Amino acid sequence: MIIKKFFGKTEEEALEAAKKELGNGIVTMNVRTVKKKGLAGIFGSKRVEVTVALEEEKESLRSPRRETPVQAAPAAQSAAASGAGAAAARSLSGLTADSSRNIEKKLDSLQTLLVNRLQQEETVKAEQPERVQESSSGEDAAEKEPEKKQPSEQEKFIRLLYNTMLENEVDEKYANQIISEADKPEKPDVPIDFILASVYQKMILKFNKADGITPASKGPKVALFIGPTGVGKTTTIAKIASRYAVDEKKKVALLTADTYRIAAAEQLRTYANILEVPFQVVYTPEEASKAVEQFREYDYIFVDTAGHSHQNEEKLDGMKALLEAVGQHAEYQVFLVLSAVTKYRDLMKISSCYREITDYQLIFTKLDETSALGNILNIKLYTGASVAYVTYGQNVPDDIEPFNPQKTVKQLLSTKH
Ligand SMILES: Nc1nc2c(ncn2[C@@H]2O[C@H](COP(=O)(O)OP(=O)(O)OP(=O)(O)O)[C@@H](O)[C@H]2O)c(=O)[nH]1
Ligand SMILES: [Mg+2]
Repeated sequence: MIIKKFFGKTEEEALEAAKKELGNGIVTMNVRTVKKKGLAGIFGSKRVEVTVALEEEKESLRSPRRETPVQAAPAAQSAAASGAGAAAARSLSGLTADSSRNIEKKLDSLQTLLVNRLQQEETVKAEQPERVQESSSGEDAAEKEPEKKQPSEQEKFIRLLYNTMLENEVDEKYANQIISEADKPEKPDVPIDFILASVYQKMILKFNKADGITPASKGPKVALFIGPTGVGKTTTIAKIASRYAVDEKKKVALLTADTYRIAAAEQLRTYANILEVPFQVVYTPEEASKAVEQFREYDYIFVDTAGHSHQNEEKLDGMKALLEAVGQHAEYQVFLVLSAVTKYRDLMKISSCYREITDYQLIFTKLDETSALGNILNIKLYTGASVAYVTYGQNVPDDIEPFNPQKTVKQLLSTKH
């Protein structure tokens, strides 16, 4: 794995530079805004630093060539032992000095947390072998003792990462997959920050970047929000519509196809009034189609739909008809809104049912109501759909952000204690 920093005036510019040098296979590990050094910094000039990782060919990691940093291990080890510097020692792990410093900084607090926990677990375990010896009878125990192979520090650390994922409710299948795909150290003295960086990178790779709502190539872009009852579809539309109408000054219209409850339409109408954007209730797919036509000069049309049980086939058919009608006049994207609090098993059923009628991107709501975010990864991997937004509270328009894989992966590798 190569980890390297690139700079630019914007994130896109820095990523462009990274792609130029390393190709399209890069994964963004971290993005931050930094002040320029010297006078330029004083005058407020800022630039964006993007840390990217690139997976190297497996063969080159497992059986490194002479000129790779891993091959330089013995020399680096002795250099470190003789106090020649941590940078040389770190080249053991295949990270360059520059990149390792960077990744350490980014994951520092996370690693400290994990290491503390590792030490705590060891203290508890240290008492256990005595108890085992006390209870086991003489010869048998003595015979078995030499067979026991103590796990290395690295193995213990990998175990800890795995257990932390499970604690955060990552499905065992996916946790295993991530651990088995991550580069395992072949030398006992590989620093654990290499293991952490490798698992972290694998997890970010699993969350490929979502596009969110993109402008249409021609005419308005219609964004439809579907999902079970009460997950936060209407509230989420209000949050997103506010971003586009107020912050980006785009022409936005709101439609609701939720005609089952009067209060539901009124809820969105209220938000439309506050945002001073047009609002319409559409009772049939034909009306939806006409409304899209009517707002053809607009940039974005957000469509709210009725929440209902995903097992209600009749309503799912109605949804399909609505999508087809909208698609006649405009480009559209569908967002399946799911609550992060819903049980994994139910999320699987819901996402499968909606998959039968359309492709979608995911929005997870109510992150503020759970500390275990494993379901975001589980459902992302189960559906193959990308995650566009997460919401974390009832405040409109503040409690929403575009999905940030780096932040979520750090949370998935953090303990709740
Ligand atoms: N804690 C929390 N509550 C949220 C969030 N998003 C929405 N809610 C609340 O969840 C409740 C339901 O939100 P709605 O937006 O009406 O949900 P809906 O999916 O449109 O519901 P139906 O139209 O009945 O299917 C409201 O009380 C919202 O304030 C969130 O991110 N966190
Ligand atoms: Mg609603």
